Amino acid sequence: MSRLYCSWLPREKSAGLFRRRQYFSSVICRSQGKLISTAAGELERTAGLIGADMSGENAGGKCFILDTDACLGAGGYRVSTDERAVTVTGGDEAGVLYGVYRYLILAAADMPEADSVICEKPAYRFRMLDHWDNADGSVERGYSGNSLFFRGGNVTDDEEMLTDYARLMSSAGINAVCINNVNVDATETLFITDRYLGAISLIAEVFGRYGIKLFLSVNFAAPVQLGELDTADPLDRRVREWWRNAAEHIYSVIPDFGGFLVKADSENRPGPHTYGRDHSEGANMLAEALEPFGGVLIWRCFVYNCHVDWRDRSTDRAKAAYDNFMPLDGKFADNVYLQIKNGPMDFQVREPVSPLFGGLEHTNMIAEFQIAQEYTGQQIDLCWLVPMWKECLGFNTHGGSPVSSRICGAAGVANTGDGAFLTGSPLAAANLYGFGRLVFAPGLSPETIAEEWVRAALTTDDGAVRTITGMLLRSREIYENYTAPLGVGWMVTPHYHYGVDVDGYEYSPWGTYHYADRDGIGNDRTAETGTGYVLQYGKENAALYGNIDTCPDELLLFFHHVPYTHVLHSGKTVIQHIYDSHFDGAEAVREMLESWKELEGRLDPEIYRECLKRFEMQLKNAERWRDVVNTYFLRKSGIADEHNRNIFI
Ligand code: GCW
Repeated sequence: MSRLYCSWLPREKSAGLFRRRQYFSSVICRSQGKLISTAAGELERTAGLIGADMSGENAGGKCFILDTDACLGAGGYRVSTDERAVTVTGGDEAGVLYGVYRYLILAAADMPEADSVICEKPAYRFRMLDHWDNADGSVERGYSGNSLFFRGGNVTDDEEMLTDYARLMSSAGINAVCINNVNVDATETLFITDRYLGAISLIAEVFGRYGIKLFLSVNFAAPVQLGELDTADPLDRRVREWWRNAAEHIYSVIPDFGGFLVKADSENRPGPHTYGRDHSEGANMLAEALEPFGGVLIWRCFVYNCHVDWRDRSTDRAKAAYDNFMPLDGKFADNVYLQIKNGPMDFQVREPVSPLFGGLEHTNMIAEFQIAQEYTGQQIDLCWLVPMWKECLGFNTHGGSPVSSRICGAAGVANTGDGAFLTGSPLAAANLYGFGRLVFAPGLSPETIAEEWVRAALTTDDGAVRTITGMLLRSREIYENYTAPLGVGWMVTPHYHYGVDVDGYEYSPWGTYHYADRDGIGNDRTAETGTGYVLQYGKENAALYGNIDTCPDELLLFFHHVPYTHVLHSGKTVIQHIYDSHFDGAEAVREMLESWKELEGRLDPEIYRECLKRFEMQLKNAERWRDVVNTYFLRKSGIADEHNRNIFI
């Protein structure tokens, strides 16, 4: 296991911890419990790093005091420091643990906040990671090595690694983890049977010590797949009973099991539609099985037709989730949570916010973000996604309230693996940490999150902190600049989703088109002449997006098909914007690479070298995107670049 494994948690004798070492002489627990012992253990471990000894009696010296006070709420905490003690009070046991982690991270990062009163309460019940890990050890859309949980069809029993994983996630505020891919194949269908449950229970047990509940993705057709029934019809009595028994058995092996995550009737996965039933009937049947044990059922809304004929202009993939789920609003059981991707398409660098968030009124919702950078540079290119997630949480799709106040939490598709660095690129750990922090405290600014991560994980050298924080904060805009323009999306290499292929998806069955011709480009999703997708928003947003004059530039091509000569709010024509943003984007990557080189000698050498390698790859990627996109549009449009730069006609 890499010594860098624990990224933002203290891993060495940092100056910030050393400065506060006087408190690491003893820990007084005024409440007891599993998570409080874990919290005390974290303090002892850190004491070890700075050469302090917490084992002796506290002979009137300084100390840590761990306590609970229900007034602070579930998971909430207050940390206060005076000359005698650092007192961590949690609303419950988990709160104590979060408070201790927070203190340790801020102290190691040597931030003044560590010494003042820190008070937080998690905004959401669900702060979840979804792993797309398969039993054979592969990771769907994984860019950091193989699975941490599975290898060759077996479940890991590496308790030390699992412990490191759980402490890291818990320290970022994560409290639920689904360990297997939503695409559940034959082997993973067996996870809910005795063939696997014992081994999986070890993971659950380790997670439990850190306040994390384990979830499993299940195969909707499991009763059939396992050869036990001839149907998976959710209204069939035998099927209901089958799942009830399955749930009962799981809970007998894993008493604090979280529940199921389900991808159904999506991308060729089985689901209730096979039996003429709808999503609510499918979800409620599974929810009913979990309910007696306090389990929850998370049902994904990533449902669309992936077999469309590109010649058929009547279907619009962007409309699918809303069309499928809006009619079912209010029909889902209380322990069902719909998991909705942030945008209506699929994790592109720029999409509008899914209108389902504002549309559903009587249904529990969880937002789904993708920490893994499938379409956003695959952890080679730097693309820090917290600003994008923050935009989503702050957006008000229907003129009611922002997404942040309508959801019960968020799930992030994990970006971890067993490679030398947990997240492939050491810098991609900022996305993992940032997801956890943002979902714990959505009011935090991206600037704050970026800075504390850099200081905790990389360096406390102020100049270097400024440089790297600046890179993180600009990186999404830079990535957006050199890839698909103005919200149109895609243009990526089919299947792999890294690198440019402008027409790669243009004539495919996936419903992802840009419609570029010699005169113009973009998707007409207006009510008047287009697919009518805009109508899925509340009045104000439908008007904003539907009107070409008010539609924000960055989403123009998502909503409108316009001539290349159309003038943006920026004053540039669309074609000139394409040229300029691509030249600017690639240039900005070159500048990032240069700035990174200036950090040589000021960072851990392994981290420095790994990132250098990735910035060099990113530059090649950005230059290729620039040249292919610019050439493509110059050839299509015949309109020259105003600045006469090098485009390959
Ligand atoms: O973005 C697509 C990915 C698939 C993924 C799917 C989903 C897990 O390309 O690999 O499958 O989304 O979210 O279900």
